[in-house]
Amino acid sequence: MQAGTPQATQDSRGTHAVEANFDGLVGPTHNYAGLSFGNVASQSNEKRVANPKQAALQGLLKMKALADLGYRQAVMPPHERPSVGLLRTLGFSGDDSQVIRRAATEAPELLAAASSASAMWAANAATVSPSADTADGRVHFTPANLAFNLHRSIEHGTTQHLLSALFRSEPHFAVHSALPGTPALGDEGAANHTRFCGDYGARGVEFFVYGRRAYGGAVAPVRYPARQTLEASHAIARRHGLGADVAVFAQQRPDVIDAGVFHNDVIAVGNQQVLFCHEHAFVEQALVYQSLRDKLGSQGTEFHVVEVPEAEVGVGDAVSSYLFNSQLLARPDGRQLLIMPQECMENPRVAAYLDHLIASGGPIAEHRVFDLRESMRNGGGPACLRLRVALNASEIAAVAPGVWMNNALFETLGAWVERHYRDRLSVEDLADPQLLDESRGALDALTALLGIGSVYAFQRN
Ligand code: SUG
Repeated sequence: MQAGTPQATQDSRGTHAVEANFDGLVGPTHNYAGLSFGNVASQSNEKRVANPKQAALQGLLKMKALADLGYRQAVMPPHERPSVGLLRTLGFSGDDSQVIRRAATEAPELLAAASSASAMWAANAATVSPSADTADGRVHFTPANLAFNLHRSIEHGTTQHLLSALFRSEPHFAVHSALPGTPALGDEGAANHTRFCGDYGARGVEFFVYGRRAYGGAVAPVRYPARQTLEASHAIARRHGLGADVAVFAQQRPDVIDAGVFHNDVIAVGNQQVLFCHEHAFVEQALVYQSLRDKLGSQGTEFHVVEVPEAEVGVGDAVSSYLFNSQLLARPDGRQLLIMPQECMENPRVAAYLDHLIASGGPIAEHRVFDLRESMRNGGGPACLRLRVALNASEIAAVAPGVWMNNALFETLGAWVERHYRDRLSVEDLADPQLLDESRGALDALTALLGIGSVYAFQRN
């Protein structure tokens, strides 16, 4: 640990905490099947040949870099893919190889849905409320039902198992089941949830952003789907025990969803007292700011907005560069570090804006750029790949110890990827039943490396 870095400690003010990032480790079936309607990158890269090995190594390099900077960093294991369970539910029978061959012949789109490595985008794994905000003083997790997309709707069961394995101490953690997977309760997890606070261990303000209301008359997008409903966000706030002083709800602008902003984290990111967002992010944006300012203010914390004007960076630039899908990380001096995808540097308007932003001396002090191209081509930037969990010292001690990133784990996982992953995977390759054996072999080895027990269905049969 470097001096002055955000290690959790007990101090005289009570319980101090830090933010830990749990990044999704890219699974061995990473591919481009164009499965996500409304996600421009996923649709435009359909049928491109993917490199799962490179994808996993790119993610590991980001994790290692953040751990080296002194941030608490952990890894979330991938899910078993292809999901033979889904294919059997859909009527394909025989032994596992026959199930895959039959699906490949009769319904390749269903095989693709069963094979997506989409669990890598851990920001969609769950919504997390830290213990300082909840009624019972535990950290609460609700796995997202991801009901809008078939390939993502099969994630929440395994997510719940994995979260329960990583956060297994019931006195500290409450892992809920997902909300019912129905359009009225569509939930996409932390991608539509931001927590503002002073110290991470102090009471915060949780900001829920929804795309539409299932009941009642809010305007909805017309071209692309609004995946998150207000009713789902309300339900999560209720089950996490968040008081009215803690929760703020806002609607995402329908026209920006129609421009490709399928999650709020494609147009806004916040951390501690800073919100970095586009001027067209929310319906009644000034009122949203006021509400956040008031609630944070009543907890003694001053709220700062860094708003990007359309005239400098258009919504289209935000969608193609993923400027707002950056991670905002607290620096020891109280200012923020922005972790961004290299695509930002390839867009001259975004690059110029960043120069001006850093030079302005505002709350964002610094930026660092990462090559996450393999994930980006499916619409997943730095912020999509991580689930944030604010933890105090006793909660950190209660997390499964083997998942924390350090030099040794980085080396171990790098060698594991080199050994088990292909460097080329096309949509046609998903028909190869051998991929299932390779994936299971990889995941079996991984659970042993991380010391998290038998979390996958194939290990329990
Ligand atoms: O849900 N892409 C994901 C990307 C998720 C990004 N996450 C956040 N913004 N937090 C999605 O649209 C594409 C998979 C494919 O096409 O094979 C996909 O699922």
